[in-house]
Amino acid sequence: MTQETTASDPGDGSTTDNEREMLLPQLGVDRRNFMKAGAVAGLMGSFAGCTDILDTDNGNGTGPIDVDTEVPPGELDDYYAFLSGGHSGDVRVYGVPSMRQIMRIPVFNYESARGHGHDDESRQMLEEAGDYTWGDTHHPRVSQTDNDYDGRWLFINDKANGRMARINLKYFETDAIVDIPNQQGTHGACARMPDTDLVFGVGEYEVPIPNDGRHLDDPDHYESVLTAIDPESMNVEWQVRVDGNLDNGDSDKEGRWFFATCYNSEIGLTDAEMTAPDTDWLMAFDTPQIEELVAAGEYEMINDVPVVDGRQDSPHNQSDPIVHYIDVPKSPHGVSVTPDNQYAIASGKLDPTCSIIDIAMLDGIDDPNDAVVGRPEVGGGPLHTAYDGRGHAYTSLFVDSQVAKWDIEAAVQAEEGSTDPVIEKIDVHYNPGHLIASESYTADPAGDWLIVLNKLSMDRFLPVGPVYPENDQLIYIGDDDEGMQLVKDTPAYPEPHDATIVGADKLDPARIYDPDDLELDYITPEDAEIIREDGHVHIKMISQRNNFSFPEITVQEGDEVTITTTNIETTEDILHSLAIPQYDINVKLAPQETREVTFTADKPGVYWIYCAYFCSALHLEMRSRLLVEPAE
Ligand code: RUQ
Ligand code: CUA
Repeated sequence: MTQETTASDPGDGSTTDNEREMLLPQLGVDRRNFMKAGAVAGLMGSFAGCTDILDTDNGNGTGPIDVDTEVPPGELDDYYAFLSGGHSGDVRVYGVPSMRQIMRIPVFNYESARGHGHDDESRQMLEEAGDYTWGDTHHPRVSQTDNDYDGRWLFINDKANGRMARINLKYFETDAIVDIPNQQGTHGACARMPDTDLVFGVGEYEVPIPNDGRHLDDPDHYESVLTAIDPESMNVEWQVRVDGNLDNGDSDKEGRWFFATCYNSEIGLTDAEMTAPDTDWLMAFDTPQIEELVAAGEYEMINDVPVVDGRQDSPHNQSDPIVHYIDVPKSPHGVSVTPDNQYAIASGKLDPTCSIIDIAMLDGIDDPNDAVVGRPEVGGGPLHTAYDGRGHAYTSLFVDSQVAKWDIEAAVQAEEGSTDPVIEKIDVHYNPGHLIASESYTADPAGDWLIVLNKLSMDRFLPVGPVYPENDQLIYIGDDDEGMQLVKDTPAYPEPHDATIVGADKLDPARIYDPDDLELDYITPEDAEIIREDGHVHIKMISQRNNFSFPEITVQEGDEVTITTTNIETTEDILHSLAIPQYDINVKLAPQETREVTFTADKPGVYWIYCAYFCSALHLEMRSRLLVEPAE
């Protein structure tokens, strides 16, 4: 069935056309400019109050669902989904299809239940990476080998402070954070494929480079950079400076091209200026050529990073350019590469089309605009596109509150602006940002589930005051005859931006720590001791059900105290913690884990060191006294 590109009401009276119109300012445009920009066809329908165009009878989540999403008690999900936590600064782990939240992984945030930022090592990591208390995670990407998930790492950006973090998927914990020089607002994040030999941080906010007070009010000197990071060392290897800004990014599957959208080619300073031109760019970075320039010393060293000139008038962009600037309407947002590596598809955001770039054509091309081989009209406010591996693209439509399913090859064959390639649309609730299909970033997507990350939830959950959850909706896409079927609403704490769905069999997390993987030496019961020298007290101890090594520890006011603790349990799921009231300390200790915490004993008195994980029937009795003797 082919649908007309019209917006539709959810059918439950929840989003009126008026409300939808009110959402336009969120896109940074007024309605008039938006329509002038060529979105008329896509949007008129919504303003005209058109009714439900859906063929699927459960478009508003109330009709019959014949998809089995039940994961009964005691059974496990088929997939992990990793969702960014947005300005909560963490990453959440869901099971799919149950959409149960299984775990959270603190990254840029301080988090007490996992002790993140509370023991010396993780605190030092956060301090050395800029010493901020928060981050803004957007794009979680799992490392791949041969274009398939290898279960080693997950990389996640910090849009707020220009950082990239690595999560070790053996332990589901953050093990490295790099504070990226010359880049403000690391937005897009993606690894080079097929083997994750580089991780790219995409710089959104244009600033003078270096940003040290020069050129304060001279936007002609504002620039953005693409950053390449070594995934093993987490060193920043090189950067490319470009004209305009950079937004989202994706890699091809053969280690050549990296694609990034630009929505502010004009370096506008206000929303009106940023949205003025009818086109901005999709940039295609020729990464092996850039590496050759770095190896040949063709760069400027800025803040200890080799920066290659990728601006349009750079000598490296005259023939065989290192950066192709491809015109795309209008303020484009998402870009993603199809699983077969044939196309990069960029979403128009303020234009109702997606632009399809034929990747093979870029090699040696004179005018990169010739590589645009299709531009279907998919609907209002297209943001991101995911794939099922059967030749279909699924594009989130922010303004229309829908997902459009369309045929990629039909779009290449069709006239520019044709709505014919659109197969089907489904209402989502409401205003979707990212959407992600199972294993969509690999060469072989599973093609069964689609998670749509809706920015607004409005009437979908019990009200909880003026701060609303987001709504992560699960859609079944495994049956092309039945069409897309909405099967689940999931409230999400503010506010996930993107996700990666990985087959459960691709990961092999540890059940307990391997002491050899940790920095600190394992402490046995026999090793327990208290070492005192010159105002420093080092306590080495163990924790086990139901005590710490010492029933009491006496120190002097003003002593610097270091406590190193090993949880010597070998039984999975038996955690302890080392919590010290009024000293702001809570170090979590999973089985076989050793952690250390250092503090100054500056408050005389009695403090009950206790265990905050409920570990046994005698959990409450698992405590020791810290006696801080007053200085005279
Ligand atoms: S962005 S809602 Cu941070 Cu990936 Cu598009
Ligand atoms: Cu150990 Cu509670």
